[in-house]
Amino acid sequence: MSPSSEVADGGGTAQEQAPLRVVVATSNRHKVEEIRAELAFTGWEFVAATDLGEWPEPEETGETFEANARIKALAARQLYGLPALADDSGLEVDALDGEPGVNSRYYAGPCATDAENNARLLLALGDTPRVRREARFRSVIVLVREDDSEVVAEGVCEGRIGNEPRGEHGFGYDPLFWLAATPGRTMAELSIAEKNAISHRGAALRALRESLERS
Ligand code: ITT
Repeated sequence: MSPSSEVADGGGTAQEQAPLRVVVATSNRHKVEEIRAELAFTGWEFVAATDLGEWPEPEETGETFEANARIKALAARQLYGLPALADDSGLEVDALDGEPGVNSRYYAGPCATDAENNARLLLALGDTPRVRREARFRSVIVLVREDDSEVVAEGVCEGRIGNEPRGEHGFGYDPLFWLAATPGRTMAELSIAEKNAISHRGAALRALRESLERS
């Protein structure tokens, strides 16, 4: 099934021509926007789980990004009966032995805000010199299709943790993340299109695209 085969049949009924609905198993609006932008080529309609009704966020008990992405995708697939896509992602800081990793969202506590997580990260790094502040974002995406088959894709984005937040866009650790690919800018200084072009999630979504085009 190619990405657009569900919508490419001419001459069918209106129902047959409706785009395939895919639920995005997230409560993070920024992720939905990034996913819609990068996967527009599919012609699919990406609906946030939170827009379909109650989205009781499943507990992310996995020890890896892939395990957690699968937990979220399968929960949404079961709840809504639609194909489901989930991203699990986070920041790995070399000087902190890969932390916060899968705990990125709750680094500063179970109700932590992005600002609190960023503050904890700066505290943890203290006066660690610039050359030892290397880090990467990692994203793993799991798509569970209509026939319950899975497509898994991964992407990384290399950079360095700064000493203070800079930039207004994005979310999470973006304002602290100085990009290796575009020196002198943080991830929070990029538009969605610019971010997708170099980000971990953009890379994972492009890998997903390649898998879909092969299948
Ligand atoms: P869902 O689980 O509902 O998808 P979430 O934000 O909780 O949304 P994760 O469990 O995957 O997502 O946690 C990812 C955390 O990692 C997120 O809260 C940020 O702190 C960080 N993170 C992931 N991608 C990021 C990005 O593109 N920019 C900045 N921080 C990011």
